[in-house]
Amino acid sequence: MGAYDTALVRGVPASFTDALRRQSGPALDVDRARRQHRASVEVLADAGYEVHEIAADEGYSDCVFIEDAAIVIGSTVVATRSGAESRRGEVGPVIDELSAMFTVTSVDPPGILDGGDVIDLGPTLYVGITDRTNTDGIEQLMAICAPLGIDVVTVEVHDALHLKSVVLPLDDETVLVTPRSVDEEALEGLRIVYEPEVERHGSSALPLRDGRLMVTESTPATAAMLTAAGFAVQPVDVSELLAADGGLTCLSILFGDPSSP
Ligand code: CIR
Repeated sequence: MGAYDTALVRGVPASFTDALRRQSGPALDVDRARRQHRASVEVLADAGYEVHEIAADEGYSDCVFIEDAAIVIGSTVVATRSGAESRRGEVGPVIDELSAMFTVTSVDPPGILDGGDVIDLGPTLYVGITDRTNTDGIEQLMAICAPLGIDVVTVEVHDALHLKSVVLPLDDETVLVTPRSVDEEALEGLRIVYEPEVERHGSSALPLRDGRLMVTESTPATAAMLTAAGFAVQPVDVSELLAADGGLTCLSILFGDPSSP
């Protein structure tokens, strides 16, 4: 994780008010979402990432959630094919930005795959089965990973949008898990810390290259638990993006130049 020095992000469109949501709630506030997004990007820059920003596309209400559009694996970038048809057109500009540095491959029908379902922990990729990612998509990912010596472990996800809605990598061997949300046997060998029940489904986290751990400001019990577990927690307020089912991982694609040692 630490070798990644570049963050690709994407702006918040005015059409964010129509972002997909699993449950209805108060109207989404675009200005607040933009301010919070900007603040989270500033934390990335402060942590030492070179930030590249792709302009928002008004045709795609969810385009700020850039993680779902592409998956970087070694020197390859996978153009995803979301289970949400309305999001499939987000991929093009993201791949255009990455194609100079990475070999491009894509997920083909009937496969579906969202970046939010993929956790990259070095020699192993954990991939969630959800409404956004199916077994065909995972088999295509396995075919890409096999020649690279990367194992792909499939994880059944219960009642959540993405794998990373309920399993969040905190470092190379630790994950933050929402209790009873995944088949934990699939996570064997990883150190698990649990999201406090009082903030169930509320928290998100993203490890930064400077050693800090970005954590949702709205989940103080999770932040306190992670501090006690030894993490250098950096709270960030992304409440408006959480209201559209986003998290902290989904606001960027973090990568390094595959040709540098
Ligand atoms: C969606 O439903 O696709 C968006 N409203 C939220 C996507 C969040 N993506 C992520 O956490 N990787």
